[in-house]
Amino acid sequence: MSEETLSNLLNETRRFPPPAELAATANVTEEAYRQAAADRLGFWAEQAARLHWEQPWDEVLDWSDRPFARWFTGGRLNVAYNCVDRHVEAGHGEQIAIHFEGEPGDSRSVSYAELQREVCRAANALTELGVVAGDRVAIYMPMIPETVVAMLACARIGAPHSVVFAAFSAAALRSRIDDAEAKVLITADGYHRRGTVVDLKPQADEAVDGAESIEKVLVVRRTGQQVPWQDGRDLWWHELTDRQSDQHTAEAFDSEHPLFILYTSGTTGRPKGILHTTGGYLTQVSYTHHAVFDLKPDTDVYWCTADVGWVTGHSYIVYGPLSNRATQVLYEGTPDTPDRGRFWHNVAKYKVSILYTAPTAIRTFMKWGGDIPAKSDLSSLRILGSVGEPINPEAWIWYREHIGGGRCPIVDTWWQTETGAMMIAPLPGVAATKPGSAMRPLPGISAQVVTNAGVPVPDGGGGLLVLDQPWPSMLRGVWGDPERFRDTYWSRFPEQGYYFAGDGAKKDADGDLWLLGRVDDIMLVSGHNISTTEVESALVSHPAVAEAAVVGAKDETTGQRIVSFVILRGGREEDPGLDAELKAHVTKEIGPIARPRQIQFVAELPKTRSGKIMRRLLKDVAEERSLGDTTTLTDASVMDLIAAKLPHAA
Ligand code: 6R9
Repeated sequence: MSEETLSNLLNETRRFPPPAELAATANVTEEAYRQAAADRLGFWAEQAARLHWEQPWDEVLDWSDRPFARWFTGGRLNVAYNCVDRHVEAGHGEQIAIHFEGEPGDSRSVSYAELQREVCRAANALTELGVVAGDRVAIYMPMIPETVVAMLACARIGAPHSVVFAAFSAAALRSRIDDAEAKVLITADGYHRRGTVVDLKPQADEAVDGAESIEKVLVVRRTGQQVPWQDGRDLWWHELTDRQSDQHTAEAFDSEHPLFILYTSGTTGRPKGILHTTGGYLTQVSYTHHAVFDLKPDTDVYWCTADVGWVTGHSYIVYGPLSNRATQVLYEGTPDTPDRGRFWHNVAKYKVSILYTAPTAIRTFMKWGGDIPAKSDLSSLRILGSVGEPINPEAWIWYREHIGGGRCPIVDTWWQTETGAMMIAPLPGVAATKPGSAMRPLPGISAQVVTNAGVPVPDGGGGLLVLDQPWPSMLRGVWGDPERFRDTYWSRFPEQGYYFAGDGAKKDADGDLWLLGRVDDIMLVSGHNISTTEVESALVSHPAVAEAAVVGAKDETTGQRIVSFVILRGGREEDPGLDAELKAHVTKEIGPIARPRQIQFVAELPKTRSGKIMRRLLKDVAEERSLGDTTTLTDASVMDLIAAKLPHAA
């Protein structure tokens, strides 16, 4: 970014106060902010006490070896016990933990008592295979209950897991297995996706072929398809677990015992293994899930649509919800199978009350049109969440109206794999929300927006988002690479000791935060910093547009010129006047400086497998370069279609 900070471009003035009933019964109120401001560590100690500790901690935070934090030092606890056993012991064994909905329509509900028995069997099975505390276990699995069981079984015996998204290639799995030196791989025969059976075992085989650390491969039977088999190495999950005892005594581990490694791709170099540990992580995922979703475990039905292979799945499918005794939906498939109403059929079938999804999904639903959700009974919903990218104000409004029936608060939650849990988000019973704003840091969390020199900007200003105080679920390092940890996150502001998140943000006149996307994506046009997010949001606020991606392409006169890629809403045709109309619309919404030089109408945008727009590739197209690394792209053919549309491309 240039020295000039981001100008305050958006003029969003709509406000949505919390429903009175929710405000009156909310799990967490304004008081939490006051309490945390007065005594931050005391506040976190109180949240940690929501969990069961086998041995209490000595010190809440040891920050003496910064940036390596230690939270709840000397404390001991077992994560699986906290997520499962204690609920059964408290008399809630019959409560459903997971309503599994398979894509073909098969379903299965697992109670907390059943989950406990399955986790115990799996923990005994892993122990029989020689897995001991500290050994790493790789998990390459679809969205089925056994994946949750496998993760909890690892946690129960203190074996850190490394979950690798099932749609990643054999090569991606292999590099993650090698980096963590995983001893066991847990996988499945295959899974159902978009109406077909997808194989998983052949990719798993290719990945482990010659991988020195792997001793055994455990295979869950999901589809029943034929799979290649290597005797001596491969074992059926059901054969091994069925003959185990369903009793297992959970051992408590040190608060700083590694819980899991999760790889983030990053733009350069090999993937980074983000390390999370036990006590602080569970404290913050549990507290934030309780506070931000206002979960009432006896009555709510919660559904997070993320894949368990991403951090959102780890923190808000497995550890947060289960530690709070949630009843949740776990869905295997895609939103358009067998038809585009599948999410809404699921909501109606299970009477989902809290839904957590991503802007990319919301914009897709907008593109498909509001008449699809209108066919389902969505009256059970009471809170809607968003995560993964900035949510454009118009997508926010669409979500509120078409999914939330105009009555459900939206919680836009900003956080990262590295932060482990939510950091900036409104509390649904407290905040008067603003479409497109994640509002303010949660109680006990501190964030600042600063200039390049690290000076906090005043209200109304914009700059770089930093975290200026340690938090319980912060990453404890990059697996095997302490230097990379310091360089990547702590070297931008060494004097101030800030954690630099890599995102741009602005503060409005009330001090509320608006996330502007990755700093690398911010454009510099004629000396002005313009965020791609704001131009995209202006485009999406036009009634013809469902989704937009904006990049800054090199330009001799202005430094960068704004190039935009636009997907139209269902039913809208690309007509000759629309190009000029959209340019004029952006000028009206933001100003002439933000007016796109070029607009391309496209059918799809390049996205990562977790649903984030890959602007880097669009920039390659706009600057007529050959494409950079496309391995994390969901569908590489999207780029050919886009390149073919640009006038200068061959
Ligand atoms: C949880 C997750 C982290 C990056 C983050 C930011 C973007 C996530 C956001 C958001 C604006 C939100 N991001 N949530 N931007 N508003 N509510 O997505 O983790 O995959 O590590 O990505 O995602 O750019 O830095 P991860």
